Amino acid sequence: MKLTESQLADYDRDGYIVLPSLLSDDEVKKMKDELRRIQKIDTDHLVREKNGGVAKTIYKVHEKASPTASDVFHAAIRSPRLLEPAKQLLNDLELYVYHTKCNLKTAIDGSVWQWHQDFGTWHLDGVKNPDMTTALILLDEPTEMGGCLYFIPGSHKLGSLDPEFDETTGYRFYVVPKPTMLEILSTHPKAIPIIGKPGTVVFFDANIVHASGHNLSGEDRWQAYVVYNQVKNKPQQVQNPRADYVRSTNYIPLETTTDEILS
Ligand SMILES: O=C(O)CCC(=O)C(=O)O
Repeated sequence: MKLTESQLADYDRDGYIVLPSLLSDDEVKKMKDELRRIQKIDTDHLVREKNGGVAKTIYKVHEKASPTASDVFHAAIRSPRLLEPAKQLLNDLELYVYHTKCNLKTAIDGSVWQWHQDFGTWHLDGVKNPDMTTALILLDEPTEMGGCLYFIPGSHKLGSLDPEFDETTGYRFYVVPKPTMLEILSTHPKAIPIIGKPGTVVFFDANIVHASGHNLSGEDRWQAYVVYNQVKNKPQQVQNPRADYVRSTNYIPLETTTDEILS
């Protein structure tokens, strides 16, 4: 699958593009079935709600050598529908997956992700350039009440902002500091809720400023993230690197395979 010139221009201007119905209902169903199976596995590749509760984040579903391996995700990340647009957006034929992460934001409990740029963390992982793109796969239909993601259009053009480590929420990670964030909110277009039917795929830039709220609704909000990096942009050595399931060390360039992702 190839993106059009107009889609490439939208991505460059806004920092993201939305591709409705990229995956079929059957493909989405299979992915969700797989995540339900993996949720029960006892491994450090998934993060549970407090006190050993339900798994809320699952990593590394795309690699065969992983306790959380899944054939359908292994096939999807190499399929022309995901890999070809990623190659176009990064203008590079040699890509690998930095990580896959499935965020299973549960009804009532699923909590806030503060405003951040993903590259804030990845830069500290040793990655030099923000030449990375993420394919977000909507597995449910996210809603504003259900804690959908929000993007600030054009905020990727700000480049990499100095992040600060935030421990005030259930997700402890690098966020955009509040004074900077207030300035961004007052000078940029309104944040856009990322909502759409299951099977929608949204590609977004590593520097786009984004966040999501608490899931106040009665519906779970499941979505999967596939982060593509250029092989030539693989992380440099850092002290105490994060685990392989968040900062992959498999730099073998991905080969595009068949578009058939259900085996
Ligand atoms: O899934 C979400 O609600 C937010 C996740 C996110 O922003 C991230 O993983 O960087």
